Amino acid sequence: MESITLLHAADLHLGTVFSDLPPAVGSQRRKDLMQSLGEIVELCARHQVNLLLFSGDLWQQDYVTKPLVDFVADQFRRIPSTQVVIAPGQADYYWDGSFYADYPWPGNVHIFARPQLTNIWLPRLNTRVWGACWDGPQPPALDWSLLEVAEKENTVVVCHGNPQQLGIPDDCLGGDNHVYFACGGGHKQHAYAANALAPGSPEPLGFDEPGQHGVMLGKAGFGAFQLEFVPVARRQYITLPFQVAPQETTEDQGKKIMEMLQSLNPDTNLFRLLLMGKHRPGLWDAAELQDRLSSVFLCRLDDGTEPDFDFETLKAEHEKGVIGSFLEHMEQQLQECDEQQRKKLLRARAYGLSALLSREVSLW
Ligand SMILES: [Mn+2]
Repeated sequence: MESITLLHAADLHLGTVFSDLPPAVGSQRRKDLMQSLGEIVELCARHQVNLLLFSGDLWQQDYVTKPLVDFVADQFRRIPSTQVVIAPGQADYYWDGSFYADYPWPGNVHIFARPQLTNIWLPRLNTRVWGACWDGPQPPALDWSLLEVAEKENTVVVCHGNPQQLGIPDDCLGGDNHVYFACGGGHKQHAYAANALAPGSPEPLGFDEPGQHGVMLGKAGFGAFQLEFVPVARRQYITLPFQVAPQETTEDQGKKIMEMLQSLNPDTNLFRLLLMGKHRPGLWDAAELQDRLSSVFLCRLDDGTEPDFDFETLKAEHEKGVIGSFLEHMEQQLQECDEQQRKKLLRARAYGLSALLSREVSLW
């Protein structure tokens, strides 16, 4: 049996609107997703990939446009000797009138159009690709007794979802089964079994998708599948803690942060900094610190700092006044509260105190 080279990708989510990012960054990220598809196609050309599998969520249904689909088709046209097999998933499910159903796809592109197990026979590759599409937001209910594995063929299954969601029988999973299950849906690269992998999203889509992202690439033949993870993502999402000290100026803090990010490609990657510690009341300005980080591609500050009030001195100074009795009252509540309330009360004490001291509330 001739061996074939296959590339397995999933969860690209082309067209996604990054609503949690500033518009300019979001629009760059959408371009990044397109560039990642370009990179995947480039990998196919460079490694003479015979079979490119997409197990779902190639694009985002709500935001996909004709020009974007034209772009996708043009990319696949660049690799005419690669057979492209797409199993529409949850974000890009198949319906009559969808771009999957109603579009002049190039001849090397094959799309699963039914929520039942069917197969596509690729004679030149001696490979039978089984698969199904999602036709709505729920996974298709598949009858796995239909799956046939011929000894002298490569057998591949491509479907969006994990083995549990798809009800893949346990006895199908395992190294000597001679079937490769190209799963999708989990945005982190994952091996459900030796022969059932999800490549993850080629380009991470949020801070909940840290680390490297890419596709699976490798050889199939003689009933065996050997795929390796190949990074494709242009950028990474990185979350880091940062300790704020009350005596530091925002200039010092800005410099410290830039030093910390220096080796992490600050002009490319997206950062979230969890600010902790105490800040100087009245002098803390997270927006000013943000301005000092403008050379970073994206740096989000999650301000969890607290003002550095000297409660004992304030209480003594204002013993007979409103401030004194406010602090006394808050302290009593803090002693009686549970852990959940505690955070809110600490913040309320700080807001109340800055209002009473300055006659204005600065929301940090
Ligand atoms: Mn997805």
